Amino acid sequence: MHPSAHRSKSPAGRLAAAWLTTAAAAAAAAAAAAALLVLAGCSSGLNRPVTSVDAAVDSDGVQRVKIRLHSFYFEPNRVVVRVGKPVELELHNHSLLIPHNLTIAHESIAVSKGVGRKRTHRVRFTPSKPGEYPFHCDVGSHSDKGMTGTLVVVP
Ligand SMILES: [Cu+2]
Repeated sequence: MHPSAHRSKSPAGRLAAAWLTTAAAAAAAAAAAAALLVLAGCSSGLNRPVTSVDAAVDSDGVQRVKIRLHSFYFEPNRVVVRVGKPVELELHNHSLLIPHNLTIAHESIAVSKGVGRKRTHRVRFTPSKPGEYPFHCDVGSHSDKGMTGTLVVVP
């Protein structure tokens, strides 16, 4: 190649080259941000399908259910239990970075249990009235992002 080939670039060509570099950097930054989101386990919980579980009654009479807390949804997000028997929810927060919580705010069931990153906590209560009780995560705006569910108490 002739040495002058390097010097023959027009100002427009140099501009285009500079723009391409900027665009490449922006694309790389976007990819890094996306990778971080995936690492953090952040995905919208909106419009997720309903995943329902029927609690089994253990030999000691306790209805145990495992609920996984993700950013930003519960899995399962619908839990069916019998009235009048103790319920034990095992809450496991799968997020590496984000603390979560499960809250039921109702006159007959009042639960609010925070779960730190990668932690597991249990909470117990006995439902006294059949009905549908919404639950949500009360951290930040997580419930707006879809971190909600329903506890269904059947006779
Ligand atoms: Cu949360």
